[in-house]
This record gives sequence, structure tokens and C-alpha cells, in this order.
Amino acid sequence: MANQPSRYISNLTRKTYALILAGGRGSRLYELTNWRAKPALYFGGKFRIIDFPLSNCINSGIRNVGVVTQYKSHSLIRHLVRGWGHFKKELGESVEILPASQRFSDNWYEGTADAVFQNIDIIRDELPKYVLVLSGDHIYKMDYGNLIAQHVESGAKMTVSCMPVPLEEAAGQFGVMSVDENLKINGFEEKPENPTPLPNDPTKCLASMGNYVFDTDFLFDQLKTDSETSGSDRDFGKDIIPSIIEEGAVYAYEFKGDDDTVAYWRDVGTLDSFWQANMELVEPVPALNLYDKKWPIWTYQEQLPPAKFVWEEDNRRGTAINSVVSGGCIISGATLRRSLCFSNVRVHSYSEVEDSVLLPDVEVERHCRIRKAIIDRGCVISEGTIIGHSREDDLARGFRVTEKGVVLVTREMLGLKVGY
Ligand code: ADQ
Ligand code: ADP
Repeated sequence: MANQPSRYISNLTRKTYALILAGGRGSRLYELTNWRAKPALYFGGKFRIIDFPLSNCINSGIRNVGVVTQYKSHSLIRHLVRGWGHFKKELGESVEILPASQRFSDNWYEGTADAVFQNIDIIRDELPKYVLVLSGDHIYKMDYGNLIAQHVESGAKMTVSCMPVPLEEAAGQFGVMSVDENLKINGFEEKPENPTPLPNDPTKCLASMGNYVFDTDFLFDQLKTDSETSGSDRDFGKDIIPSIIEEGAVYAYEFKGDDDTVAYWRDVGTLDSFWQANMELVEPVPALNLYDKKWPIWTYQEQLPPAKFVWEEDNRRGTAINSVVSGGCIISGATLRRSLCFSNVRVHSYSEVEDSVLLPDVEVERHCRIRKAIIDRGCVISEGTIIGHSREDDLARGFRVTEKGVVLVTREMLGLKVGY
């Protein structure tokens, strides 16, 4: 429906309330999510994951958004208040934080459907015609207006956004659906070990992106029924979708990317995929364009001086090649190759950093050699440390090393004071 007139779409997005589910832990990120929820995880040199669905909402013209938080939400909430707290309810705009607060029962949010159910009264107050439920876990740029337009045109009561994914990537990871020629969903399995292949491409299946549009009344009815069903996990993928597809009211929307050629969507749910998705950004022409003025990704960043590169008189060259360096960084007499430095990173003389992701406030002292690493916020890598050159040495020092050889270093592993 990308060719619908934009007035038609903006009329629909104005009637939509978006709820971003940002309560999940992301256990396959290990120590990176020990102190923060996955949606609060840093990404791309300057952002946090939650900035992507939030920016997508604003850029799509959806101005009323709730962010549902639960697990380790402190740094997420602080980021939302600082970066997304300036919307004015009086002007019809709001980004509200909805922490699990046991308003309806003695329980925290159980599954994703329960997280929405426990906020029904807040959504109802907004009088939306449509509710967009979004996962707060993914990196992508998507115009939700097209999704909502197809939802309305097809007469669906619920629309699930999806994309073709290789079978081996989807197995056990994603909800997988089958559809008829009108995109009506006629089969749905949550995280099957053997996903049903697409009829026209047996190497792929149609995977749910965890983003759904509902007619508001239909959503409320389903949530109420589910809340009264014993044995339910209160989850959209496990319970709600399988229980309603027989009614014939659920359709799929295939996400095709912002220019219909590449559909960029990354679930950075493991250390390898987090590292890989960041590394893609230092490619000369990355699949994810963060420099697109038509689709800006908004975030909070403290006011910082520009990045500085110092070439000392004795020929110690502060250089960065195919790298992304954020504000407040100083690279003095050191070399960066294919690396990302978030705010306030310092890399000192004679050090070499390659294929690595340095989160904010990292300090790399002199004579270090770092390869294929993720260094968590605030780590100080002491003089002469070598990381990513020997799996045995890295493991012996208490660092985590993935199967693909990515090394994670956190403040706890270095014996430094921990925090968020
Ligand atoms: P998962 O991503 O595994 O599968 P889940 O862990 O429930 O589903 O997380 C979905 C979103 O909800 C995440 O953004 C998470 O942060 C958040 N969340 C999880 N539990 C929450 C809670 N109790 N309170 C608040 N927020 C919570 C889902 C679908 C699959 C689909 C994938 C796509 O179930 O069908 O394929 O998303 O990634
Ligand atoms: P190194 O261990 O590489 O010598 P230093 O901490 O001595 O690192 O800093 C090297 C260079 O970085 C300094 O000579 C200066 O040019 C620049 N630098 C360091 N701190 C600042 C700062 N606060 N403001 C501006 N430049 C700075």
C-alpha cells in the first residue's frame, strides 16, 4: 500500500496508539544485559536499541506512544526521560513510560499479552482506533503507516508484520506463519524447530517480526478472553495468534524495507549478532543508512566536544580507518581499524584497536592490542593488555569468548565498580 496518498495514511497513524514492549531481558547477551534491559543496550556509536522503534513511530506520524518496561529498567527509563521526555501532551503528543506496577493483579507482567492487558485502561483513555504493538528489541527503519494502511484495506482485525528469513535462522527463534494468496494467515507456530518453508522459496519461511496492529476493540476482547483462560502463557506468539487465526481475521504484512530493495531488520539478541550488526556500520556503504535525513534516528546524547585525533610529534599517529567515532572521544597516537567508539572513549598512544565495539566512557591505556571485542561502558583497559588474540588467555582472565571468537569485557570482569 506504499502508493496510498500520504494524507490517507497520516489520518490512520493519527488514530493509532503504539505500545513498545521493552521489558525483556535478552538472556543470550549475557553480561551485557546484566544491568540493563535489552532495549536499553547501546548500538551504532550513539544510539540505544529502543531509539529505533521510537524514531520509527515519530517518523511514521504516530505521536502517542507508551513504552512498557519491567526488567532492569533504570537505565532505559533514564534514557527515555532525557531523550524522549520533551513531547507535549497538550499538543497531542506523548511518549509515556509504563512500568509494571501491579495495577490489576499481584503479578508483574507475565507474557507480552499480559503487558498490554495490564495497561488497557491507559490505552483506552487515548481513544485509539488502532493499537500498534511493537517489540523494543530490533534495529530497523520501518514506515508503520504502510502496515496500518494494509491492515485497514484488508479488513483484518489483527495484522502481523513479517519477512522471509532463512529456515536455519528462524528455527526455534521466531514465530512462523503460512498465508493464503490474500495474505490471510492460515497457520502460525511459535518458534518451531522445523519451520514450514515458503511455497515459492523452500530455503526460507515467513517469520513474525513481533510487531502487530489491532483494531482496538478486537484487541481488548482477545486480551480479556486470554486473561480468563487457564494455562495460557499470556503471550501474543504462543497464545493469542494461534487462538484467533481460525476466525480468519489475521493477516500478514510483508516488510520490504524502506526502498523496496533491502529489508534491513536485525535481532541483535546474541553477542555475535550484536557485534556483527555494529560491524556492518563501519562498512563503506552499510545496509542501514543512519545518515538519511528523511528518516532520522533520534536519541539522547549529552553535549560533548567533537571527536579529536592527535598525531604526536614523534610520529605516533592518532588515526581511525573505516571506523565510527562519537563525540567526546580522543584517539591520541593510537590506531583504530573497523571499530566503533561511543561517546567519551579515550584510546592512548601505541594502542591498536581492530574490529571492536567500545561502549561509552571506555579508556584504553597505552600499548594495548584489542581485536574483535565488545568493551562495555566505563571499562579501563590497563596498559599493555592484549585482547582477542588468544582465546585461552582471554578465558583465563575471565572474559567471555563466543563461538565465533568475539570477546566481551565488562567492568565486573576487570574487577571495577559495577553499575548500569
Ligand atoms: P520473542 O522476541 O522471543 O518472540 P519475547 O521474549 O516475548 O518474544 O519479547 C517480545 C518483546 O516484548 C521484546 O521487545 C521484549 O523486550 C518484550 N517483553 C518480553 N516480556 C515482556 C514483559 N513481561 N513485559 C514487557 N515487555 C516484555 C516474539 C514473538 C515471535 C517473533 C519474535 C520476533 O513471540 O513470534 O517472531 O518476537 O523477534
Ligand atoms: P597518550 O597516552 O596517548 O599520550 P594523553 O592522555 O597524554 O594520551 O593525551 C594525548 C593528547 O590528547 C594530548 O597531548 C592532547 O593533545 C589530547 N588531549 C588529551 N586530553 C585532552 C583534553 N581534555 N582536551 C583536548 N585535548 C586533549
